Parts: sequence; structure tokens; C-alpha cells
Amino acid sequence: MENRTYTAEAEPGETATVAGWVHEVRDLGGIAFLILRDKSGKIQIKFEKDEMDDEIVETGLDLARESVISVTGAVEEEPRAPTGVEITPEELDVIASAEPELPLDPSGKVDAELSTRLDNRTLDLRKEETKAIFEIRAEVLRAVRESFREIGCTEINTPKIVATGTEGGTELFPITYFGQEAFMNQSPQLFKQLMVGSGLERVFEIGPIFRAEEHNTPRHLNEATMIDFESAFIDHEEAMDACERTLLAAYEGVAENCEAQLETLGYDDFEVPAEGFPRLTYEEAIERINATGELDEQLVWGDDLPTEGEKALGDDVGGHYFVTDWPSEIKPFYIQDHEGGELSKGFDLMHPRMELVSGGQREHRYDHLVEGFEQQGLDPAQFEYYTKMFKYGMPPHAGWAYGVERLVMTMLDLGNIREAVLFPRDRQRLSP
Ligand code: ATP
Ligand code: AMO
Repeated sequence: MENRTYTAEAEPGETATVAGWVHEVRDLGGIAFLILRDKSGKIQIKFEKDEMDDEIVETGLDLARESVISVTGAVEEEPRAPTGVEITPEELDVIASAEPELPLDPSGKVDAELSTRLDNRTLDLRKEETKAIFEIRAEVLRAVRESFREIGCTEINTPKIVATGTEGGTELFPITYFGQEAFMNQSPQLFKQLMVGSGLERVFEIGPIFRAEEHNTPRHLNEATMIDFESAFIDHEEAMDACERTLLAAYEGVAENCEAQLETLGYDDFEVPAEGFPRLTYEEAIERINATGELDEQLVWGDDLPTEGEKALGDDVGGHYFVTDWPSEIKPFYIQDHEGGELSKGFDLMHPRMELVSGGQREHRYDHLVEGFEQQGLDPAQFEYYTKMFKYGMPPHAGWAYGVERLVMTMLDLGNIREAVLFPRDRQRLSP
């Protein structure tokens, strides 16, 4: 509709054509109002029954909520209208009528269960609050892309159908690839590393990853979106700097460009985190967790941090923080060790509620890399497509990956990661 005006842009004094959804119809007897909603907001349509074409009045007042219509008429100032302007229709077209019974109420007056909302995302995203979450998610991705460009990254896309896993064998989804065993990719890890050795040097990817997580939690998905970064000639400390900058860029973008959405979600105190996230070593982290007394059993060196431990430490630190110097044995083969081999150059970025990022300096020395495979019980022969490139000049490099949904979930304090994905994939949910 080329002559369509968004409701928010309808100027008093002009004749405008607006189009959208019937949000509400209120019949007060001699006068009736229809609230029309579109992407930009809402506008009041006034029906003065005695002064208007009977057919328009009848059609307008007969409409079921959520029907799609277009209205042409004079825009006038009206202080009693919700937005201060209203339209008196000269033409009203019913473009698509809706059934009177809706599976959920887009006006938000009646709450719906998350599963009902996920089954009816089209209607759910007609609600201001849900729409705001996805507009903010889009801003996060825009801001992150821009910040990558500022540091000279090239955006890449790597395959999602792969021959090997990288992040642990139990979480792989097997598929059949023309009679050959294949998997859905868990992470672009090996491909992004191959690209730092290429002429590109510094790359990022924003794309889907697939993990056959058996458990059903509020913070795990079976299909998630990862923001992966990898750069030649930097170490784990510099990678943490870039990781922090990326998070700050996302928060700054949202603070600057999503004021209306934040207001819709009720955040009048949205804050960009302060620079300089604390960097705790793994050893300090377990000591501090033990000191909180929140765990039934004290952690010992070599334990992974349990969920309750992460929460206790998060409360103690009170903001984002890195955990560094993890025991080598609990980090993957591609992470480089510190001198001596006991500690790794891997790190995690934590939000007080959960892990947001894993990253580290990578093992770029061919012999050490092959040794690492063997220590993890992996067959280096299966990874030859990857390891062989380490024989032809692989620079030192480091990188990391954010889960987009966890970033948005923690930023907006959402209760469930599924609220940050349009069509989540979990143990129960394969469609829509
Ligand atoms: P990663 O990105 O490495 O997966 P993560 O924060 O998801 O990081 P994992 O290392 O995957 O943590 O481990 C899964 C976490 O989920 C563990 O900390 C475990 O305690 C927790 N977990 C497993 N099953 C459940 C469950 N049913 N309910 C709540 N938490 C669970
Ligand atoms: P990791 O496995 O820690 O690291 O994943 C990186 C980040 O991705 C997010 N994430 C998930 N989000 C939702 N549901 C899931 N099932 C899920 N799994 C992971 C988390 C997590 O911190 N290759 C490394 C990264 C690297 O070293 O560059 C990796 O995949 O926010």
C-alpha cells in the first residue's frame, strides 16, 4: 500500500489512509470508537452514527478484534483520544477478518501461558512487550555487528552440517548425509580458527548452533544463536577486552536506540554495566564460592562450577565477571595451557545469573594440538581437515562465543530463555 501512513505519523489537517489491526471497539451508543493498531502505535477511529454513512458504521462496529482493515479519512486533533488525534472514516476496507475466538489476547489484558504464546507467536508479537523484546534483540545484533566492524572483523558463515563435534560428543544431533554419518554443528569453533590462519585474520559469525542437551532448563535451548569471534595475533587477555567491549556495545546500543521498548518493558533504570569486569581466577572463584557457605559440599580444585555455585558467586560479585585460569582438564582440546600444563588460558564471562561466554587462547602449535586430542580421547585422524592447516603457518590466536539468547535474557531479566527466541527448540518443541 504505497499511500499508507503509519498511525504515529498521521498529521492533523490531512486526509490519511492507515492500515492495521482492530485493537478494540467501544460502542457508546450515539458514538463509537475503534482503536486501530499498527507497527508504530495506535490511533482512534471515530464513528458518529447519525452523521456518517450507515454502511461504514455497520462494518466498523461489526468487526472482530484483530481483523485487518484500512481506513481513509480526515485526521483531527482530539485531546480526549488516547494519542491526541483521531480519524473520521470516509472509507473502510476489511482486508482480512479475524475469528471472534482468539487463542491469546494480544491486548495483554488476559495473561497467557508461555506454551500458548509460543504456539501462537504471530499473535504474541502483536503485544507491545513481546514485540519490544525482539526489537531489542535486533538492536543487540546490529550494535554487535557494528562493534566488530570497528575492530576490523570480517563476517563469515560456516557450515552447519559437519563431520565432527567439538564441544563434547553427547550433545550432538546425528543426521544422515547421503548415507554418511554427519552432525548438526555445535559451534563454529574449528572453522573460525581455520579462518584466522587465512588472509582474513580476524572474523566473526552470528549463526545457529545445535546441541542435543538432554535437560530442560530455563537457560538451555537445543537450537541457539551464537556470536563467535576469533582473531589472529591476540592472546586471551586481549580476547577478554574485546569480549567486554562487545557486551558494552550491545548495552549501549539498546540504551541509545530502544528507549521506547525499554519503557514498554518497564525499565526506567536500564544501565550499561561499568567497564572493567573483574577477572577472577578459577581458584579464587572456588574459594569465594566455598566462603559463601551456600553449597552443601565444598568445591575442590578440578570441579566444574555447579549452577548453585555460579549463582552464589554472582550474588557475591554483583555484576559481570570473568573466570580465568581453568584447570586444563575441564577445558576443550583447542584451548592452550599455561606453562606447566595444569592451568589453561580458557575463560568464561559470567552474568550473576549464568554463564554468557566461553573463550580462550587457542593451541596453535601443531604438536601440542595433536597431543591435546589424544588426551581427550579423540582421534586426531578424524580432525585432519583442521589439524593439517596448523602445519602451514597458523598464527597465535584467541576468541570466544556468546549465546545471543542468554545475552538478551540477562539484559532484560527474562525468566526463561525461550522468551528471547521466536520459535524455540527444546525437548518438547519442534513446531512451530
Ligand atoms: P555451557 O554453555 O558450557 O553448556 P552451561 O552454563 O550451559 O554452559 P553446562 O556446562 O552445559 O553449563 O552444564 C549444564 C548445566 O546445567 C550444569 O551446571 C547443570 O548443573 C545444569 N543442569 C543440568 N540439568 C539441569 C536441570 N534439569 N535443571 C537445572 N539445571 C540443570
Ligand atoms: P560454549 O559451549 O560455552 O563454548 O558456548 C558458548 C556460549 O553459547 C551459549 N550456549 C547456549 N545457549 C543456550 N542454549 C544452549 N544449549 C547453549 N549452549 C551454549 C552460552 C555459552 O556460554 N566454542 C566455544 C566458544 C569459544 O571458545 O569460542 C563454545 O561453544 O552463552
